[in-house]
Amino acid sequence: MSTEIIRAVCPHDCPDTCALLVTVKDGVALEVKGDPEHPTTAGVLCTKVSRYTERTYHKDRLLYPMKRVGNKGEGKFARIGWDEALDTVAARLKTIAARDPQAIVPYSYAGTMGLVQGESMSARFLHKLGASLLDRTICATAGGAGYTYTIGARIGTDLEQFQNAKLILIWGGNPIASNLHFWTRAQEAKRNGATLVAIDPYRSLTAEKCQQHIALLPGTDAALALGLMHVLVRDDLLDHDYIANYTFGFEQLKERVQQWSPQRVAQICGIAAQQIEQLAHLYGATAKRGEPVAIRTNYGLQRVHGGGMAVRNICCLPALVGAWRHAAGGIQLSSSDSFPRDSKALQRPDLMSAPQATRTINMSTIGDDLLREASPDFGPRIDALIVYNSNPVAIAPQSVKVAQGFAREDLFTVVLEHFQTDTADYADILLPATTQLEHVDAHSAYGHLYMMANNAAIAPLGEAKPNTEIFRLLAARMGFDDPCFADSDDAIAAVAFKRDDVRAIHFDWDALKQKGWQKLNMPAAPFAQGGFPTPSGKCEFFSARMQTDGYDPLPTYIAPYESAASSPELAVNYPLAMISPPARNFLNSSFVNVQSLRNTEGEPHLDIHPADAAARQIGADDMVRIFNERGSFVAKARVTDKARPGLVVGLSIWWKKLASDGKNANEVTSQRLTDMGRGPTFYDLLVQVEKVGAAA
Ligand SMILES: Nc1nc2c(c(=O)[nH]1)N[C@H]1C(S)=C(S)[C@@H](COP(=O)(O)OP(=O)(O)OC[C@H]3O[C@@H](n4cnc5c(=O)[nH]c(N)nc54)[C@H](O)[C@@H]3O)O[C@H]1N2
Ligand SMILES: Nc1nc2c(c(=O)[nH]1)N[C@H]1C(S)=C(S)[C@@H](COP(=O)(O)OP(=O)(O)OC[C@H]3O[C@@H](n4cnc5c(=O)[nH]c(N)nc54)[C@H](O)[C@@H]3O)O[C@H]1N2
Ligand code: SF4
Ligand SMILES: [Mo]
Repeated sequence: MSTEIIRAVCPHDCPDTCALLVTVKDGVALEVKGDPEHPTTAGVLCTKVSRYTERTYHKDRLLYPMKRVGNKGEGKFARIGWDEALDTVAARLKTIAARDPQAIVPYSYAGTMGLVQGESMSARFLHKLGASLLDRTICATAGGAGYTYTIGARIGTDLEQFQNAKLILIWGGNPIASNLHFWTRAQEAKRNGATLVAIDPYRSLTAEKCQQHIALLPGTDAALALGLMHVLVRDDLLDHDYIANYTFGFEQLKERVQQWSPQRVAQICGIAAQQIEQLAHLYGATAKRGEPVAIRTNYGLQRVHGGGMAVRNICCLPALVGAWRHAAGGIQLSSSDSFPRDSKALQRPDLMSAPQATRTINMSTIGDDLLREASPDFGPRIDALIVYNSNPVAIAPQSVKVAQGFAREDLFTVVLEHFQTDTADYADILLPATTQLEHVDAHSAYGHLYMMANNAAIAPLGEAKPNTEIFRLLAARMGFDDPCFADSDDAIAAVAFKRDDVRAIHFDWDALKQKGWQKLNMPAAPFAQGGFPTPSGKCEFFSARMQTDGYDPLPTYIAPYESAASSPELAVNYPLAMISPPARNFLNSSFVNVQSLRNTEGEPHLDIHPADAAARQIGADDMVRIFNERGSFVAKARVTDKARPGLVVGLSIWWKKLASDGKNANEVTSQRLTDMGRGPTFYDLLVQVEKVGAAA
């Protein structure tokens, strides 16, 4: 009998990328804990991942390859062997590729954030095959674009500094649910006398615990930022020295923000002008006193028409008040670009025979694209989908279309999964993948600055194989003989970061596997003396790149596609805005099938303001139908002023098949894209709500 502690990493799509210690006895993982020595994890995991062994050893884990024996979507499968499974897939892909390899499309996202089990062997395989590329826009590209135009790259305030800030704006994020280890730091700051302000249409778990909460209408953040800049300029709450040395376009910005009086902004945001005045003064005056002011902006505000511009505008604030002078000041959206990942070595784009001629499919419009015929514009019809690390039938917008597309009889679908998800139900061939405890991986993060190593803690369960191994075996069957297809997972991990980049000079895979984590070599205050990675080297209030790309080069406001103000005709029938941010105990659609976590979330709910509920004779716990022209789903009403008037909130993302009506919030979301980054607009929609059943 031997007990071992294995160093691992949480693979989930969460900014915290925790360092894990897995206790293994006789080949069985007994428990998963947070590494107490890792500075950001600090020994603490969220509830979900504390239950990791429950997920890993779940009775429903897929353990064998299977082929579909029922109708698409029905979920009826029969066990087959790996040889039959891989031969079938290779034969179908060969036939389709002989006509046009671009009819084959991958669909993957961040089920695992691992650099190895994410896009390495899979990408090599798809590149060699000549498959369509996938534009991975489903989450963060809108804000990423807005941030990059202004700051230059997704580099910002270090998570490990926030406890020293004196004011933190938590803007469009709910860290208690989705960024727990940031919340720990924010609370420490609060204990040290800092003020926390939540900017969120919903009184989230986080907003509830902040000293101030600004409940603006969804999709109006860009206007709020313009209003704040107006007051900062008008009342001279500026750092003139920082502006003169490290920013570009201040004179034009000054002129622009004059148009954005607090009164005008208040009207757009559905808040009081006084709130804008006060927040601007709090932010500007705290900075003027020489104290660090920080912004943690997140994803909530990006999932609307003007999501890119909103982030762009917010990014101008720290430079105006000189917040970047302090390590604990500035803004964090994502730490992604701090990592010198070697994506060329991992993914080998050089294997593509015609990179210029290869089309790209946007994952946010997969519903429409699966239903498209061949055309000169679009290219070939999609004949095959290879899905891994994602659950599109549950998570992609306008689900009715997505499900219709997946149901096409002439579509060949392969799904690599841990569980029989809503998407897996549509697979022709369903392949069992290993979990993080069963495979090796290297990780970067998007909320902290550590390179991380995941060791395999246990042997693969059943006949499960790592994604890498599945693509390796497929490559062999396709006759791909480039030596890179024989690389082991450790060999791939060893090239994950560019060692010749000063930030990763300490990267050594064997050493990282031993230690588990290594911080990047980065300055504590990245832009204290300017050095922004923009074309001008400055924080760009005026962006020539934006002008070239067809945008307003100065901060502006882009209204939602659907809102009472921007689409009054639609609002006659569908008067309520709806958002569907993450539920605390789920991770996107992962963990919804873990019983203990689902018990905590209960069933799909809809939070609705008492006034909106009363107008519809809806009482607490009544079953309601939420609908618009795209579709409908049912949920149990929670009558609560956590949702501001005019807004309903359905915490997500439920597995459709685990909801009473087999549907979820994406029935009503649209496939329209954000202003920048071609991202989805999950929180930009209007609905109507009606009672369908009284409380039990
Ligand atoms: N527990 C848990 N953690 C997660 C996830 C999960 O599903 N569950 N998902 C992970 C992933 S993939 C991501 S991208 C992140 C997402 O997590 P966050 O970055 O926190 O973003 P969201 O959950 O989209 O929204 C956060 C808050 O934004 C608010 N919001 C919605 N619309 C607007 C708006 O227009 N303006 C403003 N100011 N606020 C708005 C919502 O009400 C919500 O309270 O979390 C990650 N972490
Ligand atoms: N309505 C609404 N829709 C949303 C959002 C929202 O807020 N509201 N949020 C959006 C956002 S921010 C995001 S990021 C997306 C997330 O959407 P997805 O990236 O699809 O995330 P998950 O739903 O968690 O699905 C990931 C799947 O990958 C599988 N997986 C995990 N690890 C592995 C592995 O090693 N190998 C294989 N083969 N599979 C693995 C898991 O079992 C899981 O089923 O959803 C988006 N959809
Ligand atoms: S989901 Fe986030 S908070 Fe939870 S263990 Fe993983 S990285 Fe940490
Ligand atoms: Mo996301």
